[in-house]
Amino acid sequence: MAMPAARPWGYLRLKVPEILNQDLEDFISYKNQSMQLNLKEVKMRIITLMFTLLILCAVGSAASEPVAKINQSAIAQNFTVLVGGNDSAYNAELQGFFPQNITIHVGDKITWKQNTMDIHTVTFTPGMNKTPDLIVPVPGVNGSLMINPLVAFPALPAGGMYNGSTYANSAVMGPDDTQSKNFSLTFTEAGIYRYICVVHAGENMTGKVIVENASASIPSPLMVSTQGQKELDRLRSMTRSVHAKAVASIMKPEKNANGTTTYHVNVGFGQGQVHLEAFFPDKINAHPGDTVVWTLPKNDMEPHTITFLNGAKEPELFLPEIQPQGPPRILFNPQVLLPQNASMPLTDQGVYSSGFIDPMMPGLHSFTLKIGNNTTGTLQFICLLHDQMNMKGELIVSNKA
Ligand SMILES: [Cu+2]
Repeated sequence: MAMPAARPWGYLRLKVPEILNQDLEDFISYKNQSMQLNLKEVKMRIITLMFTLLILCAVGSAASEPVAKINQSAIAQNFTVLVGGNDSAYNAELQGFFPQNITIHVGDKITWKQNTMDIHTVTFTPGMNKTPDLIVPVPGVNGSLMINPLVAFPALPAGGMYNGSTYANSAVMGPDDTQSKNFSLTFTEAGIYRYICVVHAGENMTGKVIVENASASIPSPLMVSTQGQKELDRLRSMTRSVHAKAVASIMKPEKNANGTTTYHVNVGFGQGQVHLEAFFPDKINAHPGDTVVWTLPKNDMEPHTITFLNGAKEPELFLPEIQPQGPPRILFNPQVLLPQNASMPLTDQGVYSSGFIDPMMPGLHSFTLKIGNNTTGTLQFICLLHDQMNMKGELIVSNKA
């Protein structure tokens, strides 16, 4: 299959089992008893070890390398940049770093803070001629996809002292416990450093750090935070009108020659940095035998799924898989990736799903279901990628009077 390029994504959950509270010693003693453990538990423990090792590596390298020399002539200051934003009243994601541009002195530290339900990264890619892909094929496994390890795991210079010459990455920042909340760098050399969100590179989510020598006058950390808030508020002031446009774009149902009706649903809506993670309309009243067509609009580059779970447990987006060496692979769950019962008449039993539909990838950017002739009731559909942002809809099927 065609592989996605670096692309915008909406909210994705990178759920790694809750393992981070286990320490290394614990793991080793556990491993000694592993003959009595089931395989799943052992796997979880190994993943724990991998994460522990990653953390130890980061701490170890920080301790063993000399701290870069910084300009001592000014008192170092701490600045904050917010990563993403939202407006929950309209299911809106505000794609950006707030403030987008920041000016600091050599020796100052910037902390990027996770600020929304969507996932993002803070990624510096000096010397790379293209943005790393978020999703990559699993080497040697046909049709299987995983999160690019370059993006999934943090890349931090020793002691967080950054001279702008190396790849630096926050790992995936998001609302889940296992996702990164903060990422800090202290800048050691004057210069201009651009960074991106790998998840939303296709939507041009970028930022810039301008590092000046101590003699330059720069805005205070408070002024920078105020500016960030101002930029967020400007986008928030637009969500209402973007939402009105999304509602206005809803297509009218069509009457078919055989007496049935075809309903149209737009999946998401975008304008500039404002992205609505919602179905338009999110409520459809239909009859058995009718058809529903969900379409990704051309103005939004977010991928989605259209999924009727019919009471089934929602699948995890990502499945960590241990490796004999190195960190685990974070596999894209085939239950999310692939269509299920996509050509079957819709009933209230079993899972019906479009699979992963991505406007940046070639292929069909719509999903069509025919409602079964014996199906009635209220059927919920969701987007598996954006469900925590409440991206859901209702299909209410009743017999004709
Ligand atoms: Cu979605």
